[in-house]
Amino acid sequence: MPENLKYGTISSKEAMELEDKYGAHNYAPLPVVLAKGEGVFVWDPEGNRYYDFLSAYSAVNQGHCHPKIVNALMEQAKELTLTSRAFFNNKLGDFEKYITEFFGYDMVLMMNTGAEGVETAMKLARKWAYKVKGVEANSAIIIFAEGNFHGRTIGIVSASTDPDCRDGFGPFLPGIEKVPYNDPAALKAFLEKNGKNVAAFIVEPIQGEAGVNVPDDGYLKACYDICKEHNVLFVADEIQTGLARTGKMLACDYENVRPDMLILGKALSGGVLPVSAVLADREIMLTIEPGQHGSTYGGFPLACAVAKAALEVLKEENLAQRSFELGIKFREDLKAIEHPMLKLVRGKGLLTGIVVEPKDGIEAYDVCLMLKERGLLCKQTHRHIIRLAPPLTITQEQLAEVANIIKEVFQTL
Ligand code: IF1
Repeated sequence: MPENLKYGTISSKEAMELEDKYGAHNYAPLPVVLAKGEGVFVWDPEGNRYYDFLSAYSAVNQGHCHPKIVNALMEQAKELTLTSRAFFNNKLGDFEKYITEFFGYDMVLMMNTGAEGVETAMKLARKWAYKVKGVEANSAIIIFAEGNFHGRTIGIVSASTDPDCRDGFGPFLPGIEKVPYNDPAALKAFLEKNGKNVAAFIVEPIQGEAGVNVPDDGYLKACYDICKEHNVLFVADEIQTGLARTGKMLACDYENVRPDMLILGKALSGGVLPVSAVLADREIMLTIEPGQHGSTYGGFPLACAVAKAALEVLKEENLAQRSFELGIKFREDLKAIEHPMLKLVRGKGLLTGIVVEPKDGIEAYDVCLMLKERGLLCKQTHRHIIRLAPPLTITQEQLAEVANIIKEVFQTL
């Protein structure tokens, strides 16, 4: 074992070479290897410490290896991990009661990844359209917003407008339409023309991949009202924005909108297991009958135990309020940085995007590399936006330290 290693038996260099040689090249990671995580920090095998300002794309809102969540995992793992849904298990019903009461819905359908959650909502929307709304067979339309990111399945990338997500993966799913984001009038115009065949409008309250794209105040409410006028389901993908990330338990809470279907994932397990969920009332949920949808792991006992602990942590540690307050202060600090390449700071709660004006060949990716050298991990989106999303357990002092690191890096540019 190389003697300079603090964690594990494989050096950063070896780990990168192994992934490059044996793993598909579907990612181009920042050149940093992580071997340990605790709270807001992660460490590489050599023992260098970093602030994690990606939080696994907001899956680790509760902080890395949260003791309560890890303990729930370990205790349940000793009892029962997976049963399939061919049988009942003693964890699922209890968790279903907990999560539906937590968010105020009649029922929940548990899946694993976020993409499966979105696919589930699409299937429910179609079933509802045929069985309840009365749309003619095979004619249901689902509307998405341009610039969206909802996952990687063929169904979902059919709704994408991003060439990287789509190109080379056709033919695409029919029955999908796109309207511009942050443009309720466009949704209204579409529904006035074709509303009778529309099952649902699926939208992110803030577009993450598009660059922490915060819509105008009132956008969600306006879309919700337009959907109601046309008997169309308003579906919120809160996989990234939900669970306290944006300063409320749900980003839709800012506008007092209660989506007809709510999709959750990522931080629903605090980064411990893939757990996703679709919440809805009986009229929608019961359109899917036994045998018509599911997944081997969906709602498995281990996931239920972990997700319950993960939701409890959000409440017990008051993470939505923390995220709300700390986010305001953090963005003030960032906005105070004066530099011609720092164009704009935007976000809500502890989801922040910095818009960078590329100069002399220096782009957002290069800034992320420089931040990494100073112990701060974050990820660019597109060529000009840096996304900052720390665990919500971070302290104000730590945020101030990070704002200072960012300031110093800009000063060297
Ligand atoms: C990747 C982005 C974040 C999501 C929303 C569904 C899913 C995601 C709103 C699917 C997933 C991830 C996946 C990740 C990149 C990433 C991402 F940059 F692409 F937009 F978080 F910001 N709905 N988002 O954000 O969930 O199936 O992955 O569990 O590498 O693809 P999943």
